[in-house]
Amino acid sequence: MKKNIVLFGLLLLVLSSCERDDAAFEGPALDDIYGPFVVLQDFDITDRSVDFEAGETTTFTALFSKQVDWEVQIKGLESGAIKSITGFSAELSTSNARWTGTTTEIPLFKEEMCAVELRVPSDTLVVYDTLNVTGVRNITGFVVADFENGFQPGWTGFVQSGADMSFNITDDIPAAQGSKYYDMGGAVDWDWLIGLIDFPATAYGAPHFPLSTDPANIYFNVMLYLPQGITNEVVLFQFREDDNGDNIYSENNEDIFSLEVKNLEAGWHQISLRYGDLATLVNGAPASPIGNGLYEPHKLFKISVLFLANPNSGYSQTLMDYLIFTTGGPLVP
Ligand SMILES: [Ca+2]
Ligand SMILES: [Ca+2]
Ligand SMILES: [Ca+2]
Repeated sequence: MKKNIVLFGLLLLVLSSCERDDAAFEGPALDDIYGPFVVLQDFDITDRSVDFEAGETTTFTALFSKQVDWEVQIKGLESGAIKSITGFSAELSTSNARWTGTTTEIPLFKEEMCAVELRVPSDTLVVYDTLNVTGVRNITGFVVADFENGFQPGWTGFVQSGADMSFNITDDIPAAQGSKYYDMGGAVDWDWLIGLIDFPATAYGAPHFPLSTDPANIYFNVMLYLPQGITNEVVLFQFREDDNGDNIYSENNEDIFSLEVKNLEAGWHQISLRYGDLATLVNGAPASPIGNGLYEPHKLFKISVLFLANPNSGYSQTLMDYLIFTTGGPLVP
């Protein structure tokens, strides 16, 4: 219960409690948005050791003398994850200040200590606190790769013999999810392709990925990190379908859908796209489907990730983590 109340908050509280000891506090006064700002009940946290994995949640509580804009920011001290909860009210309670373990800015939270800050911008009140996440939220979906347990049997890769090549699983910076991610980098001055990694369905125990038949309801999600100073990255995701179901992919007459990502800003980003919104690309340009033209996630045969850059543009690098299919909407981080 370590708390530092900075500024007048505490002083005002002491003064105000002298004035108000005897007066029964009436509802309408709480709603007064013009009266002085007083903290009537200190900021508190209902669960300072919260296990989201077990379904626990934690609530931030406080009571003010009037309605104000407020923000509670939670920052993971290892992951750098940030959750921001904001409101305009006189009270913080389960209805407006409960945390279920989600993230506003990725990375995802880990099992870690978190710094908590309450700010009231119209006043100078700032309260610092901490809490401990002892279990992370369960995310429902089909995980293609989170890189936590190394390069899995059945995955395959190809890396050009260029300069400064990486293409390895590492943990040099905080990962988007867990501790590890895939680092794709290098300089190849004779080809756009720097390297690639394939995730065939067979690596997960069947000829096709275990996805439903509804392309409008399935989302592909991935987290990508662009290092500062890199501007030439092109990450191409390819989704090959075994249209005729013979457990073989035929290059010239079965569908290959694509998602091309470039021009990222520095830092981690979540990319999410509905399966039915994937494009057919030929040399990066929209083209007619190569196979039956039907989006058939249940026939998805192989996912490939190609890391590319203009061969004249020098070194490029992008980090990748947490490829996951979700159902019903994009991944809620
Ligand atoms: Ca990871
Ligand atoms: Ca086939
Ligand atoms: Ca198809």
